[in-house]
Amino acid sequence: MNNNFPKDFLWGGAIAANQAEGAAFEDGKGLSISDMMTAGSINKPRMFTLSLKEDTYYPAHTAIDFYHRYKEDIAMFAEMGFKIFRLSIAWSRIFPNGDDTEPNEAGLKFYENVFKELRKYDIEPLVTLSHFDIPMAIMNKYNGFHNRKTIDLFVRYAETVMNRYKDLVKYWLTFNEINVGVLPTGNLVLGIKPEQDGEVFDSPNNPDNPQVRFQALHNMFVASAKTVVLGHSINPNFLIGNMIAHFTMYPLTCKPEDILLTKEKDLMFNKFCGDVQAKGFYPFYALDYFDKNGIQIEFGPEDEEILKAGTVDMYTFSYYMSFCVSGDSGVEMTLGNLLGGAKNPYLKASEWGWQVDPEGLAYTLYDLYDRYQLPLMIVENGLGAVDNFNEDGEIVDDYRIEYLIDHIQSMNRALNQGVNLIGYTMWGPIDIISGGTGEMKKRYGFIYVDRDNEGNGTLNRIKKKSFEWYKKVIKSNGENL
Ligand code: BGP
Repeated sequence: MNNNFPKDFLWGGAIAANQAEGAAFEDGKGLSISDMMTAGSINKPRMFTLSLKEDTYYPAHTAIDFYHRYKEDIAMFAEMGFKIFRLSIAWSRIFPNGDDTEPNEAGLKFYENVFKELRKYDIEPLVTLSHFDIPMAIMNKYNGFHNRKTIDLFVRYAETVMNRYKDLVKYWLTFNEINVGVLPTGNLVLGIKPEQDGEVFDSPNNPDNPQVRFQALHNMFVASAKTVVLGHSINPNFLIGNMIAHFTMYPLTCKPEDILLTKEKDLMFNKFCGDVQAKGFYPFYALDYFDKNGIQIEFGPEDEEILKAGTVDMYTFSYYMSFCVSGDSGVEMTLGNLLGGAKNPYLKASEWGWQVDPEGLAYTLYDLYDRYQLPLMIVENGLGAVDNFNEDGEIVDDYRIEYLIDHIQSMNRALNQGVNLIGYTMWGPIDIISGGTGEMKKRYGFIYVDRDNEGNGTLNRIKKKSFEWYKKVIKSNGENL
């Protein structure tokens, strides 16, 4: 197939503050929810602690030390030819206590330096305002987004950084994977305080209260929409998007029951949040879901207008895998990114059990573009794998290259059909700690970081084989895979 990537296609990579920066206690930073997460593994979920425990290892506290090494890292991204780099601002660096009267200048200065460094190489920053790291103070004092006060705190934070960086940053995302809030495990992302006071608890077992969760999610929608309106008033050239964790779903069989169930699950998990943020109102199926589950969302007097006024300029999402849906509870299951499903017999899975489905990416792009008619950006995609050095001291990560080639070809196919895909930021271009497990050995990068699961290592950066490969891809604008 011909190369269909437009000339100005935004090739790049993506990280998040809490998985890369470290320096958790430096320059006035406050604690965030992600600072309270312990390390886990594929079989053991990360734990969340309400107060720091001395004998416990918290991977986010040091991460890969991007906070001190960003110059070196950005120079390597520039060498690969990045056009865009997605990163997040840690809210707790800017407002350590959530409701401080003045922002923390040291935090503001850090990101200013990072954005200037990116600009030096003509790399566009793509900034996520909140990537799974609500300040702990906001959880403790306000119960996160369950309280409408948090809407104001978030908008004030957004206003502060958008004003400060209005000439440095054009692309913004409000909340990372906002639809995680639909899941019972989403309580943490919404900043809702667990009921087991003071104790370490297993986040997936956090008591499920859909009434509380969906109200918090509503408040998050309002905060996001207000930020879109505000951002456009600060700089009309801003492009502001949402961010959805897309779990592509297929019916396991052609039984009508499986097909219908897939449709219903797809609407509530994949489409609900995007519909509110891109269309500006609650879709019929969500209202029906609330009705059937006894959920009542309290709207503020202006919420309806705010949601309508604050629709996003672009639709962005993460794509790692797909799974199947079945009405039969006896079918074989597979693990997944935050959510798993029935195993697809035609797909292979990564070492962490995530099914690899490049065709599913084109399928998803058609589906999303057809629904929203907005510019699309894939802001996370990649393969988490264990990397080993060979006898020559090199990492020959052909498995990663193969994964990415297949997904890029799928993007090309969708572009060929007329989908308006404007960019691709693969996840973790430099190894970072895993969001799901906190492990370091689950690596996505073109650049290896010498650090292990316990936080030991020199933190030296080493190019993998895929480094030169991605450089070639960007240079040829997707032609030379
Ligand atoms: C997404 C998150 C990222 C990142 C990614 C990969 O859900 O937005 O923060 O963690 O998944 O997941 P993991 O790091 O668990 O492999």
